[in-house]
Amino acid sequence: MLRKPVALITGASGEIGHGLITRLAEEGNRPVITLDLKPLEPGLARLVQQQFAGSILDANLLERILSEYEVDLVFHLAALLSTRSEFTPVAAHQVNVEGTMNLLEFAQKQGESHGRPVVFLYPSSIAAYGLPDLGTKARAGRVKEDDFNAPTTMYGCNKLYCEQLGRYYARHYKQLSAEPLAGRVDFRCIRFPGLISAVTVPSGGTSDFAPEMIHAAAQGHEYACFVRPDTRIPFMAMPDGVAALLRLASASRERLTRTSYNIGAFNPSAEEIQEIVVRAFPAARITTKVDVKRQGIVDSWPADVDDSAARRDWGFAPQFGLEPAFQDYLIPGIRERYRA
Ligand code: AKB
Repeated sequence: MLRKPVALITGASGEIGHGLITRLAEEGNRPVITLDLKPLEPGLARLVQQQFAGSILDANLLERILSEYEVDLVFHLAALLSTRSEFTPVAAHQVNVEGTMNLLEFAQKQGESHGRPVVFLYPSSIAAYGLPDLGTKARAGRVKEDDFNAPTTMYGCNKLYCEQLGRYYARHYKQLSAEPLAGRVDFRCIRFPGLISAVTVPSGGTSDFAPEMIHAAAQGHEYACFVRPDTRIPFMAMPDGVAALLRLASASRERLTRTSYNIGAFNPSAEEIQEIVVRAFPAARITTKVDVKRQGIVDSWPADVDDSAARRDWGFAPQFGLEPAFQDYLIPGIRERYRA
């Protein structure tokens, strides 16, 4: 039986998966298969060729996918986010590290079997950084990829280590690429800022205060923001995050000078986000109730990132700055969502 070339998305029912499946279906270049514990919602399920229900830790399930499909593109999105990982660090390590290792081995075997490198997209995070204190964070400004790589959370450690694992597999591929049949892993990683979507609400992250604030206001719910008003980290509108993954996936390998890239779009403080939200939803009731642990996490993340390598190497250029993200995407999209 001929295996069919497809893209595989793990953790597909999560926030990024939602936008990614839609974009891949619109492009129509390649059928998509998904692997997740949770089933896709029906509107998305219609857009994929097959859903595999299960865990990235299930070796038998990965073997089955390997035998049925020729996967030449992997978006490995499955992960436990930063706050959740602090409560369950052992589970986080299993899912985030062992799960990624399983997927890298899976890609390696896929590449060997069809004789071409598998393009492997990995979402890392600003959590890979660890700024030691607020003074250093203020002085550091826009951090470069190789600076402050001392994460304070389990999730950040997992992400940073998996970036290195990916780099290992990519180097392995490079060293062997002179062989005509060398099929290995073409690992490409984006360090995402906090992502804000108009259609989904995140869970288990620490950048969640921004999307939670907006979605709560749109529904007329009260919201107690869990970080100080002066807290500042980078954010991005979800369509720009998805577009970046697709752009990096199709970039020419020769132009890539690194395996992990920062990307950013805007970096408002929590107070600035609140002001925009209150302007859009004047009845919004937003207070502050600092959660010390979560505050400590975002304080260790950079206030902004230097994404010049992504702009230079693969043409990263976000469509939405702060005001357009809210006025043209988030506020109309969220209003529509809750009206519906
Ligand atoms: C989280 O808050 O854990 C994520 C992230 C910034 O990676 N949204």
